[in-house]
Amino acid sequence: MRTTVGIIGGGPAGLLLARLLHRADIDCVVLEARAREYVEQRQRAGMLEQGTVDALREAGAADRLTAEGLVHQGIELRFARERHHIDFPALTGGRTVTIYAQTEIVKDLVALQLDGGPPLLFEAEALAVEKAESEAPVVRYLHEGREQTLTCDWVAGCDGFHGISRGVFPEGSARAYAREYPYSWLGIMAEVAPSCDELIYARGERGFALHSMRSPTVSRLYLQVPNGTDAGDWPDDRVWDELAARFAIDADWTLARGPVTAKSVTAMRSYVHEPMRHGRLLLAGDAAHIVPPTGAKGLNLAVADVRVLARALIAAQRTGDTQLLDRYSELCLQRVWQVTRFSDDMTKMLHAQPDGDAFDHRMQLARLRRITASRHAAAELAVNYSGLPLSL
Ligand code: RFL
Ligand code: PHB
Repeated sequence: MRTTVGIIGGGPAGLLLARLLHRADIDCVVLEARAREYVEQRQRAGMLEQGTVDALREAGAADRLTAEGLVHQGIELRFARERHHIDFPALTGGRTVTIYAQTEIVKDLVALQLDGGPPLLFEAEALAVEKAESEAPVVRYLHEGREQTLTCDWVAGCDGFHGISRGVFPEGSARAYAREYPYSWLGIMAEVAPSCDELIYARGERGFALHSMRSPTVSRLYLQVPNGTDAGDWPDDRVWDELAARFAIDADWTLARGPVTAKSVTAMRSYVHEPMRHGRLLLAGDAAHIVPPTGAKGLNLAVADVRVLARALIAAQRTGDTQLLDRYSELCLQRVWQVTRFSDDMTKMLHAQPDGDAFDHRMQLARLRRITASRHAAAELAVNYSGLPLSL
């Protein structure tokens, strides 16, 4: 097979890139290792920046998002048994965020792609990228029981953190910057109406808790737990009791409980791979970087990469001008590091440090108080959370 852009990975990054290229009449093929059902059910992100919503609109993939997405005007911070609303539109000149599950974005993009879009092969696992430094890189992949090749002008490595694309960079040509955090998140999905209108980020002496949602009838909640925690040690009642304790405030408020339909533990890490391009292979999304989920940024960052990459590939194909492609890594990494900093700040401010002492605790409270007491500090959070402008 031959194509202009070979895309490895059918997650949000790969699917959105395919959609944007298709709309610009550029050939591409998406290779996705997993089955369609698996990709469409994988529970992950839920909070979309304004820029992510705009990008999905531009891609003509936002009909259901517009109808069903929940627009939020801010978030709530809880600490010291108090609640504080951070008003995004007032602090950012009108920006909002939207709750719409990653699973639904993937379903919408897959449906568009299968309905006359470019080829999308499920259960097609990329094994290697060869000749990345040449003008015709080749992806070797396994599909329907046999090894096949896809020859491309460009290869987009959108295969997530556990993909093969990063491994294509020769020894010494790239550097990884990484941080593991000393805690994980236990996440649950529950069939119960959310007990809030906006997301609650709670910092308590017992640790962090987050109340998010997927729809008016489905809640998504997270608890800070020690690394190595087994979800099996957390029966539903224990999860609800701990959540209720961490969200407790002096005002009248109760956490509604309901049937738990999913429960899992996720480790927290930051990871940045520099540069994001080697020859004609370009990385986008989790293939190049991971942030801890406290800032709700992973999916948004993947979409930001893809917006830059689509524009760069379209410019190169239409006019032969590779200036944007040549600056791809540099342009993306500016944002990546800002988002990594924001996610790291949010994480450290809100989680109980396992070996922290009373001083650390006071510092965290002082940071939170600064945000609720100063319009400048609150605006800094609101601007970063609702999404920095795309630097192009
Ligand atoms: P994905 O989604 O991992 O997709 C990569 C795809 O590549 C496939 N693949 C291969 N295909 C072919 N050949 C190979 N050799 C392959 N190897 C892998 C995989 O099967 C997969 O389909 O990466 P992508 O597209 O870069 O998207 C990134 C996002 O998924 C991720 O950043 C977010 O989910 C992170 N995240 C959140 N981001 C937000 O913006 N807002 C949030 O609220 C948010 N919450 C979260 C999150 C991630 C979480 N977890 C589980 C890590 C909450 C959690 C709990
Ligand atoms: C989610 O809804 O899954 C979610 C929301 C905000 C975060 C992380 C996860 O910071």
